[in-house]
Amino acid sequence: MRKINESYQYAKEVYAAFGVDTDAVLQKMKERQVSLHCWQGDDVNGFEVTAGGTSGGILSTGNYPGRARTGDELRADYEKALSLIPGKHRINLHAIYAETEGKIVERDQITIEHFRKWIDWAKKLGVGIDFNPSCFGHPMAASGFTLGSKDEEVRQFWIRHVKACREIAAAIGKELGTPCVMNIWVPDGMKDIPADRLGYRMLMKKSLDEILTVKYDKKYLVDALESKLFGIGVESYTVGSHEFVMGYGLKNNVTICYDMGHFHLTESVADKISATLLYAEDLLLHVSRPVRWDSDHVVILNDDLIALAQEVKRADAFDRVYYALDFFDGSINRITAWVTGTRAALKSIMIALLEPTDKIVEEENKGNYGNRLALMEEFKTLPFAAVWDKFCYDMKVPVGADWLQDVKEYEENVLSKR
Ligand code: RNT
Ligand code: ZN
Repeated sequence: MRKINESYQYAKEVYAAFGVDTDAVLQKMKERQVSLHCWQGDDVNGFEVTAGGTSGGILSTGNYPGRARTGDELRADYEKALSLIPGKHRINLHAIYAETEGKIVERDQITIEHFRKWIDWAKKLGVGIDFNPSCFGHPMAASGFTLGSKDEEVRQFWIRHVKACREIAAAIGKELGTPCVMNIWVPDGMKDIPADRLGYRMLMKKSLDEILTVKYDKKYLVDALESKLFGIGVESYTVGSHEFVMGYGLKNNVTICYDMGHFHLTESVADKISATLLYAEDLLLHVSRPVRWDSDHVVILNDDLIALAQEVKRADAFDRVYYALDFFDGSINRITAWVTGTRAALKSIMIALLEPTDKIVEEENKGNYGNRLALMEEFKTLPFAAVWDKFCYDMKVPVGADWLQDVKEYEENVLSKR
């Protein structure tokens, strides 16, 4: 405790010399929310009586014991993870996490009542909920097409599903008093070169138009749409490509979602933030880590993550950018995965907030690019860790690697008994 405070005092002085108020950053950090995706807790399986699981090019690998199998198990794991992460965060549900008491309820028939346990639990914890239609892992998605399908029965089924999800999401937002961000991602695409790229895109556009005819107050529901480059078995063509989503989003006031794994690996998602926010009201980020491909590895504090947060900070846009995690690793303790990824995302945000941005902009404006580069390098080794530890301490969560002990005990007492 004394050490944490002493280190923090030192860090405070170092940052102050660059004009940065660390106390103010600690305050700002309390407002930052990250949406923790439920699908890391059970390898994207969901609770459906039939169907379920992944398809459409997404895949969780690994067979680490202890995967959550029910809503109660998943909520218990969530509570453990949240207790090890500083701040108040959100939870992100997919439609396949509906709880139907063993009854088969088709995806186009789900209602808010199937999420009652989630909502009551979120209320108890005082956290918001975000939502996602699940347009994969289902016989109706077997062709690889959903909202862009040329089979009218299939397309209508998924339209009804997404409509049902919007109704649920808006009701959740209203009940919890915090807008529910609902992200639409569909796997539609082809393994080999299509002949009718335009045709599927026209159908997808038509489906989205129809889905969005129902209007909801943005106070309750934020509609988002996620683009993608490719998936396994969907290498040649993705209907909802970046251009499709960017065009649709800007034209129809739908929030664009950038997933960090959905671009060419040398393409910078960070660079897209300032450009997009010039035209869009807000932005959803799927914080992920592609390793060689869109592999959805657990997020770590790497250059990409830091650059992303820096761009949000430099655009003064933390209130316009929703941070949602999107990774799934079944090869390690799933709570370790959640906590590692969320803490990394928060660290990147804190590093960005602590950046003496004015100083580098000043050098840039003077044309002194040498100083700009040198300062950027110096900033990398400012005593960030002392501010982070202080934040964890103040927020009453374990400091440093202490949280691993909690996970170990939980694994012994709970996970290993599953
Ligand atoms: C898939 C998308 C999508 C999913 C989740 C489960 O490539 O990234 O966001 O990961 O909806
Ligand atoms: Zn995603």
